[in-house]
Amino acid sequence: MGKSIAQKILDKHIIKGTPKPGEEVGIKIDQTLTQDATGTMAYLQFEAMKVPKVKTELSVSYVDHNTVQIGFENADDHKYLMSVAAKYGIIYSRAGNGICHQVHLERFGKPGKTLLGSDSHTPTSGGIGMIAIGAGGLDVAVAMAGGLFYLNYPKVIKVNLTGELKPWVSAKDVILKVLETFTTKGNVGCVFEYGGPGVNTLSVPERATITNMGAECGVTTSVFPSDDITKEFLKAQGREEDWTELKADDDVEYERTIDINLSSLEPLAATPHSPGNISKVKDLEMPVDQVCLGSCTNSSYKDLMTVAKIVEGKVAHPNVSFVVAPGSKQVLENITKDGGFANLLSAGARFTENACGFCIGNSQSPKTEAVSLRTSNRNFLGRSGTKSANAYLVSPETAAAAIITGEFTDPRDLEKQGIKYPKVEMPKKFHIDDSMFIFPEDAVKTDIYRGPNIGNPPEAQPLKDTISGDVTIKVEDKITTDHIIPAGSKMKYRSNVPKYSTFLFEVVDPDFHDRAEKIRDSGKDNIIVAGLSYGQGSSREHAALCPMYMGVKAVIAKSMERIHNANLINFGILPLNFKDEKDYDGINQGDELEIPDIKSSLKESKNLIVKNKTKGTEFEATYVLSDRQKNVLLAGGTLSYMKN
Ligand code: MIC
Ligand code: SF4
Repeated sequence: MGKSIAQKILDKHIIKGTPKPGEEVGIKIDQTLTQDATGTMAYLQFEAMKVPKVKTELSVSYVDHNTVQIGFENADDHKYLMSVAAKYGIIYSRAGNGICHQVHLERFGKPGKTLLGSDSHTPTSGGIGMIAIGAGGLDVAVAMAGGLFYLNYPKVIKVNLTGELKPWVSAKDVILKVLETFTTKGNVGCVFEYGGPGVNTLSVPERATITNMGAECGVTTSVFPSDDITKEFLKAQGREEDWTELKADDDVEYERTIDINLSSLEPLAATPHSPGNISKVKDLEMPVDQVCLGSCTNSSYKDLMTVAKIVEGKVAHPNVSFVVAPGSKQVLENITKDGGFANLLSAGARFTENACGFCIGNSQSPKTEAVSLRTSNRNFLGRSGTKSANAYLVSPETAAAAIITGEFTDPRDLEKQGIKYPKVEMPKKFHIDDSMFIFPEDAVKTDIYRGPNIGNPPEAQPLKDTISGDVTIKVEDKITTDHIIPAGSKMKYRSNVPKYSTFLFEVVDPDFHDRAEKIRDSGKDNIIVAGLSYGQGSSREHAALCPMYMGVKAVIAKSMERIHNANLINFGILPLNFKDEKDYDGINQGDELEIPDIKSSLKESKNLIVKNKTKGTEFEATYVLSDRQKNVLLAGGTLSYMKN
């Protein structure tokens, strides 16, 4: 039986385990990336591993999330990251150079290699034929130290693309269609592999838009073939030598194949508050208050030039605040050279840094109850920084239409106003300027800088034999890491766990922190009860680290997402599932639970019994843990496990 692209790359990198779907395998990681918001903790953990230099082929530390610098915290973190990079042989991408995923695609991504990143949108580089996986910072630290990355060998689903996108329809509409098909839950342990004749019609940045938002489906990663289009892209980046061909064998037996005819797609939007709520743009009628163009999903040269050409000679509708965050310095320089910057500026664009910016809600929060159209990838409640706002995820073309009309508009209707669809060609050669990277050989070695914002991560405790305490919070289905611990303006406390922990569950239950503190300080354990797909979204390990600090010992959910599940284990929190989902209904917030005999049950791979002392009932909880993961939990998390 032939191999898929994902299997070919993974199998070449497997060091431990057998390549059977669902089995845990340990793979070698060729490249790593971190960003500043997850990076500080990752490097603190890496330092604790006492390795003199990173052991990967290439590791890059990007600064792109916390660049607003209100107060000293962000700048302290940047300086820390720069000094760590210089000491350990890591490439440092300075603030202003761009968003990690966009820059990595441009300058470092290589077909056939593995990339592990401390950011959930690391699969963006799947657009160039990499196996690129998002993980918690601790897993990335382990990979930098030469350790393996463990994952369940995935099932590979083929997304077979046929036809060609019509004018005004673009890559964002493809991935929104994929989200409509697969939704945001139930895809753990799968990889989306794109194939079929339609692939030949998509440029690398378009492919990267599609692989980027595979993260919203919860898949391990998404991957495209590496073909002549990939070669052209690498050539335009002055990196033709990095190209290798990658294609699936003809006789692969995929887990499942779904067909998408690109010619039949129309403009789509993800409506509040989930990337999985898909509607047709033509069915949405409402005034728009804000349009934000950018983020790691849609901030490439082609995306920005397309909008620049559509809005040429127009000014943003008076009710629309029009924000542009270019994906990278390279994008900004190239659209400037080709006239796009001037068009956008004349149209009233409010240019922000080449950084995450609006996407993570650390700036440009919209007005109360605003309708905000965004080309980014997440529209979770409150993520924009305005809880009452309604964020819709759309393509650059749909964004452009709303900039002009001030309301939700099917971009195809712009033709009626005499606006033609601009066909933007990819440059044959990008203007390249790598001056905002500090390469290890050029770095000035200094002592590691530790300002007052840099604090060591708290240590996890070894697993108890009996977990006994209160259900501190009971939450619904699809609770994202943005619900668990907000980013935005609070993100500057990432290096200060006690302070950051005060914002736990802020958006769903602002009293959580005080309640958890009381329970913890009274000597009892905190337990979280959740519905389906708990921990969707980001890779932020603070969604496990801060609960650990607050004394959370177990999470019992109907189901859990991959990265969050791994983060809980890394920080010594027991991730459990209801054997019978109906038992979820029998628990209330505040109930006192006891989970006895944990160690012997884990050893014998027996289900755990959860006693509800308040209700006088009990139920069974299951878990999916490899022997390695059990040992990590017993040791009290990955750092303690590595020390043993
Ligand atoms: C996100 O898009 O949610 C983030 C902010 O990039 C996160 C990482 C983080 O929380 O620092 C992610 O996607 O992993
Ligand atoms: Fe940055 Fe947004 Fe991409 Fe996360 S999703 S990496 S916040 S641009």
